[in-house]
Amino acid sequence: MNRTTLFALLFAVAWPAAASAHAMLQHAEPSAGAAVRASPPEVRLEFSEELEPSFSGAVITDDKGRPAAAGAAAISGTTITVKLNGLHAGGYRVQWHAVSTDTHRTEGAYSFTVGP
Ligand SMILES: [Cu+2]
Repeated sequence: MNRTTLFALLFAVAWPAAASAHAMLQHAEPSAGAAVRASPPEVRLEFSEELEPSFSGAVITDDKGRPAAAGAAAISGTTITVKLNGLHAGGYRVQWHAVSTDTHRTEGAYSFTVGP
């Protein structure tokens, strides 16, 4: 077994255990890549773990990088909710960061589109 194979094997064994305690994004509304017809009232992100509210959040921006949220993200339990201003047609980006109660940080981003 060469070194690369060994590393890949160790990674495959170690990763699920390590990842299970982190807050992973499990469900998003609107979802990644979604094309919605009308402005959604909010973006809702559900995670696999309880979140630390002070260290978790999400930012929504339009295709020019301008903020699209109506206020700060609200964090409750495993969910981040961001109320939206009425969104115009166009592309939007959701950037989230989450710290689970085991203090591990995860982050990610995705886009969705609001149709005309
Ligand atoms: Cu963790």
